[in-house]
Amino acid sequence: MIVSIIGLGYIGLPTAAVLASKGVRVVGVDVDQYTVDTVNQGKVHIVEPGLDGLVFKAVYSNYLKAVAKPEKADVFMVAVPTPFTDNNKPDLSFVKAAAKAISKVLEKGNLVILESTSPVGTTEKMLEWMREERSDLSFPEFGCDRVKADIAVTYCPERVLPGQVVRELVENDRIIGGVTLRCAEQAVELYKIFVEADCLITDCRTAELSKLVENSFRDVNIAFANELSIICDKLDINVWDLIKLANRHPRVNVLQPGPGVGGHCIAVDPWFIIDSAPDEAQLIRTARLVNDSKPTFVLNKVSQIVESTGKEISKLRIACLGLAFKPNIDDLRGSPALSIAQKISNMGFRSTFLVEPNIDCIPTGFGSENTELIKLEMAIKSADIIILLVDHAPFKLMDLSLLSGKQVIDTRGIWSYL
Ligand code: SAJ
Repeated sequence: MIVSIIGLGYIGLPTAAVLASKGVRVVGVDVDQYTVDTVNQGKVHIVEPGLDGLVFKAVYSNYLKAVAKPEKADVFMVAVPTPFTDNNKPDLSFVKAAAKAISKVLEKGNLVILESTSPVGTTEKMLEWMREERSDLSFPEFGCDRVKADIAVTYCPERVLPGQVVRELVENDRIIGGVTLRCAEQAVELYKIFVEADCLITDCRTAELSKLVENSFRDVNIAFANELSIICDKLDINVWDLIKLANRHPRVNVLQPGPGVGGHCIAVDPWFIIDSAPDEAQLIRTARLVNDSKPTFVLNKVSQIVESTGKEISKLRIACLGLAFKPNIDDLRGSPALSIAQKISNMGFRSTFLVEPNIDCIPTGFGSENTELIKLEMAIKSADIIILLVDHAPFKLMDLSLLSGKQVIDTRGIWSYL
């Protein structure tokens, strides 16, 4: 059996490597030649623990190769990005391009699986895009298994946590949403090769919504925590203590507030539900707005602290600890910490010190000449104001006596007992 994986990104490449490690021949397809070349050298172009070793073994044992255009295969798995446009609408252009590209090499008996996070109805759209290209092949009709189609089509969302992808690919339950039951059963056969947990069969529309619901559930719950942090600030109550106490109730589990919600999943996926049901998705929309407004609240705190010093901002130095979208990773995509630090660097401070243990050079978007990426201790010693934006491990372990006499804003509550 040959499995072709379209899109060798954060999901496609680990899936390709895990499948190859189980003795399946995998052909990875990516439009980016650098990615293709890197993988063919047995290397990785993304940071994910454990992935480099798996890819190296898979390539040098000849179970994995990368190419720029789809070739014939038995199974096609599509793991391409589904971003949103400036006005929060889903952009399916990568899925469409993948469907058109696969169509050129599709053969009777093939199974096509969409893994990309997608609005409800995308799997059926992908099927239509393939049908337009290949009128010589028969495709399944939603929910109808009376006649066996030439091509099986299924939606199987990825649900792995960045940083834990290799383990979660194997250990997490998998939702398998067929256009028909027969399509789903075919996909289960494939996933059973590497998934040790349950493969749960449903239809493709329910599977699409389930993925969006999982991330929206988390977004809504983080919004609740973020709103609590703003209420507590007004009432002069320590929100971290409050949450610890409330969570001692057996049926309460409030998440953690922070400077906002980042990344490329939780801050994006709820918009796909809102776009499909704009009048109905009121709570989901409000949660997005609450989370997206948190960076402004944090920036207002910075202005208040500056004012409380009674000094000119041009005389003050500030240290921003953390730029990534969550702890202990190097991923800056959609990071609220990054956007807050960028705005701070343009506020007119004498110096803005950036501390991000997981990167080596200042990312783009920092206007001020007075901005430097420096080591933690140096930043803390030199700054008047310290703003903690990401709860990276080194910030939790540092010598807290260094903070004495400094103005501190802790958006993650790791020093809340100070
Ligand atoms: N965050 C908080 N407070 C919390 C938890 C998270 O502010 O209590 C923030 C983080 O700092 C970060 C953002 O939320 O900015 C998202 O981080 P995350 O760890 O919650 O999730 P992601 O985006 O890394 O991965 C999510 C996961 N979804 C769920 O947990 C429901 C993962 O399983 C999905 O596969 C992934 O989205 C995806 O690809 O969709």
